[in-house]
Amino acid sequence: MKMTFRWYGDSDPIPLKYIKQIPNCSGIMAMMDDFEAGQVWDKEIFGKFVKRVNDAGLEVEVIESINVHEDIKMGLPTRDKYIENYKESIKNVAECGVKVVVYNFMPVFDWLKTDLAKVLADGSNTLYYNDKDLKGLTPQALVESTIKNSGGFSLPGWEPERLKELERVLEIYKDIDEEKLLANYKYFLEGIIPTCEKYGVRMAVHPDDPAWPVFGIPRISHSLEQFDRILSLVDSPANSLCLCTGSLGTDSNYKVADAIRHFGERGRIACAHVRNIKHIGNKEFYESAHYSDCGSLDMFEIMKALYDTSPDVYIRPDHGRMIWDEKGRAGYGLYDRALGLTYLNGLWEAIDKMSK
Ligand SMILES: [Mn+2]
Repeated sequence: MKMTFRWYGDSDPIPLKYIKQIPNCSGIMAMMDDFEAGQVWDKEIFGKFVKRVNDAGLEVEVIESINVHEDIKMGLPTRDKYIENYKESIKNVAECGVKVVVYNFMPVFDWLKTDLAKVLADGSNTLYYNDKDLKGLTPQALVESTIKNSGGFSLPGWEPERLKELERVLEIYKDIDEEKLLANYKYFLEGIIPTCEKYGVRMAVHPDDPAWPVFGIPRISHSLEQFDRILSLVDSPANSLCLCTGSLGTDSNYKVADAIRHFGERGRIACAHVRNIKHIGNKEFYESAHYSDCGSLDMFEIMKALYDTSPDVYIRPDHGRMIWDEKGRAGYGLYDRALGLTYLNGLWEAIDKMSK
């Protein structure tokens, strides 16, 4: 297991030095916003980024994400050009030491929440979702409010270039059902997986967040059966999962630890985002502190399932609350994520010692 921490590069107010000071944090999961979806990740620019992180004593073995261009998801004729670019990006990052690429195949919307700063009883604030609030919103209104409330930080999944064509793209998706989307997904994987195998890179698909369709747009990456289908589109360890507990756990019926065992035993979990969420109603939840009792997920069972099935996994704490009056990018402050990381370290150490 390698414990890591997401870092955004130049636009991240958290210095690498602070991340290095977190005990047992060996590297970052890199989120770069230098490249638009569809663009080749330039080896020289990325290489400089890696060197900078390495010089701070941290590794860059996981990046999240090389965004999949919407034309690939929609199956447009232009997709071949973007798939070639994607292969080029994989080669370039692999040559800089990357082993895992986190990505998603969600149409239009990546993750979404209805409040980026819900104030909790202890005065901290956190990301919150209520399906009832979403029902009163158009996609355009949600985009506007999310960007407006981002505090001036870029938010992955909400890149302006991805969203400026929102209306055109939503129109095209009216004719794309789950089966068509899955066929487009297969075409993409068949295009890139041989390159991944050649360069020793594992693709890790991130689950839909939340784990259900939104605005009537198909979403095909959340249930156990859907992931089984995705993994069988191209049967290779290079076609793997980023197991995000807080995304899968948005569905209160989901047995997250069982899912980890199911996919881990098959050797298909390349990395994991580990966080807790608190259900407060039907399709209503907030992202809680990592500690089990603060939320609805059993973090011990989750870490035990990872320990038992996926010893080589990369893990990072996922979103944190804003605590101690920290101001920063929603979900990605320093303090609560560092607390989360330390807690996950503690669980792992205890499980490891008790297993011997
Ligand atoms: Mn995640």
